[in-house]
Amino acid sequence: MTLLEGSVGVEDLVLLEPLDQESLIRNLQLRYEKKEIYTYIGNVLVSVNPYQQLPIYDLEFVAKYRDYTFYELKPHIYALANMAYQSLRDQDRDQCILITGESGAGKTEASKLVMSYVAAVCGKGEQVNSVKEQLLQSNPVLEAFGNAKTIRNNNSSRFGKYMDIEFDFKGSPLGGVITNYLLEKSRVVKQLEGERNFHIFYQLLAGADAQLLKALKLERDTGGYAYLNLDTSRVDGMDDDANFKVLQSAMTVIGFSEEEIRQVLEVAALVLKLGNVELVNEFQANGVPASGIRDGRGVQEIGELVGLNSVELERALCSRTMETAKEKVVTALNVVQAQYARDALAKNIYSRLFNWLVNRINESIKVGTGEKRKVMGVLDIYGFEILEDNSFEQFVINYCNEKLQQVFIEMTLKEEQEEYEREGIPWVKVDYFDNGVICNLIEHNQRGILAMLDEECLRPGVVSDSTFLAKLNQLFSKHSHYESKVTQNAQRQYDHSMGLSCFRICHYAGKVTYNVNSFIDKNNDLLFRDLSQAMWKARHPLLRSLFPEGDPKQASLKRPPTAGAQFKSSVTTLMKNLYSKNPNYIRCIKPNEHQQRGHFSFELVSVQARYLGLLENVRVRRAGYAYRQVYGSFLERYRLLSRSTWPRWNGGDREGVEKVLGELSISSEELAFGKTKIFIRSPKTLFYLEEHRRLRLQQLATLIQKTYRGWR
Ligand code: AOV
Ligand code: MG
Repeated sequence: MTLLEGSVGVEDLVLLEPLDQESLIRNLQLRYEKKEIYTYIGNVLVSVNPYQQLPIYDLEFVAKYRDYTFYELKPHIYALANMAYQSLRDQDRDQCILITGESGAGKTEASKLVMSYVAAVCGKGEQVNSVKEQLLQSNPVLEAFGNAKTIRNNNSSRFGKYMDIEFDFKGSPLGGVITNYLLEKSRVVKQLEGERNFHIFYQLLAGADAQLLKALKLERDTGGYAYLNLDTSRVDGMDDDANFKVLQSAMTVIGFSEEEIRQVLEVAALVLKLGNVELVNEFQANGVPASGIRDGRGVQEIGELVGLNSVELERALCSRTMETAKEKVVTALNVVQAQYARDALAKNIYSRLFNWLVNRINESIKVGTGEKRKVMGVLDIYGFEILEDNSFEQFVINYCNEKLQQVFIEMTLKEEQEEYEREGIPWVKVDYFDNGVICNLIEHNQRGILAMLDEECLRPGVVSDSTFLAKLNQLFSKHSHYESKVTQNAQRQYDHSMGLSCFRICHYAGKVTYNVNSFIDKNNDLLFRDLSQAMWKARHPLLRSLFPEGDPKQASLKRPPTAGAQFKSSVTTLMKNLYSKNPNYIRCIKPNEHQQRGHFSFELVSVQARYLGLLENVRVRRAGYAYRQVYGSFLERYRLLSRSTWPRWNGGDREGVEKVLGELSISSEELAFGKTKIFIRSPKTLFYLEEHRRLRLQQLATLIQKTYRGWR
């Protein structure tokens, strides 16, 4: 079993000849057409979404990949998972699996495959199995509440997820911690044409039996809900009814009590019912516009569902109390403001419910303190998004992807080059695009776009999305990665695709035009106090617990951090966490825009390959060496191969390594001797060494047996 035996195209792009963008894509295409969806670039895995179930993930495959090292079998996600797991178990190195690619490229599926592989090979026993089950069952729960059908992906993750799986010193799983990032909560109240709300709503309506529906005061027909798009209630190939059963059983496995499950569903039902609360124009006696509720029945039912006084709910939706030091002033909201308040409430309830679910799962899977553990982190974040109309959500999603690209660049390309330089090994510089400048544009503490947004949100006086944009235009007029109508006009560029209320960032993955409309609002993410107080008064324990700030005794009215600031700080923590681990990369590619099997669009893949920097990655790898090890460790492993260094060696480590490799007559082109490490160019040389070592060990074992027998 060698690297090239029976392979379609090349299995490792490092071996590609000639090396250019065209042949790289052709190679992926050739392999894809033969259902070979995985290809390596050294130890990076490139995965092209097959959009069909391939027979390559069963237990037979698990067993095969578990017994071989990375390059010995065909490229596979199991090989990568195996390498990460073994390195964690045997070399005590914390790992992280970084999965990137655009929406629909296969990140979430990849993360599940990694998890199921690791679950299949790690530890045994009742206790361990129950931990594994809980970890795996977190997926259907989070997908039900956090995924939705979008135009690009029928099962699109609308939140970012990072999961640390923790192991004991033997490599058996102990538990884990899930961190979630910014749920796209605007989806709760509105979806683009052809898209759906979060899966849970459809699952609930399709899967709940008549009794449960009645208890939740819901009708089965999805057409009856204002928060659900009329045209897309079904998704091809997705069985909402069956998935509801899967969800319930997953929650039970994780340890949710029946009561907890009921309460979660009640809160979901509440959100749906809030959407149906219709607000109408009313006028106060003095003619000032106010609002009211058209039909009291809906609010009445909500009141019954979660133990709320319906009059109070109506008051909270239709008016606002301003508190000053001296007095309380109640103002009526007009119908637009009241609708806004209703939608803000629905979004808040839902996103807080989601956070609660993540915390609740974490409670079940958390590991007691004190135990020393090894960690494997799996990151599955929403992919880079360029929509027709891009808003605050796309801005933060793309910021996160920009940061991940930075990690990738820094950890692979830069580290690699710097290591050669450090080791004094001749090195042909490979130019690569460093996206630090774009990250800075967004996140710089005082002068970044996020900082400007916060400044605008906190500034007293009249602030609006357009004052925010004006500020950006002023500050970044000369920035090479920033454009707007104003900066374009100044340079006499007339681009009709750019609206007046937009700015554009030239991201590593392409240019994205953001509309500033509601940036301020979404960043502020404030909920009128009347609403949180009303929710806190509910007799429903779960709902009430989601709004602790509604407790009037909570004197502190400290402003919570803005959405942008929270996101930035969680991204910073994430990056720190990733930098502390050994990275393993999966680069996912979407072969076509139609979620169709067997169709490979050369152009679409080219664009992705370009921004994923695949060619640069190959160049660095090629210019470089596939394997490196400090002299001491290398000598320890292979010194039994030479008579000069075995059984005893009194010289220096480097000389010892020179002796061993010299005797094996490995071509000098294959090797480079650095200051502290030996570098080996191709994986094949490493196989060769390993094979020699295996034979020699056998030989030594026989020898020892013979000697031992002789003694008896
Ligand atoms: P994403 O996570 O990268 O998009 P998914 O992992 O959800 O993409 O993949 C999208 C769809 O492609 C899945 O629902 C599967 O139907 C199919 N698919 C992906 N990988 C495989 C595979 N290895 N085998 C079979 N089918 C696959 V997003 O969350 O939208 O950024 O936000
Ligand atoms: Mg996903």
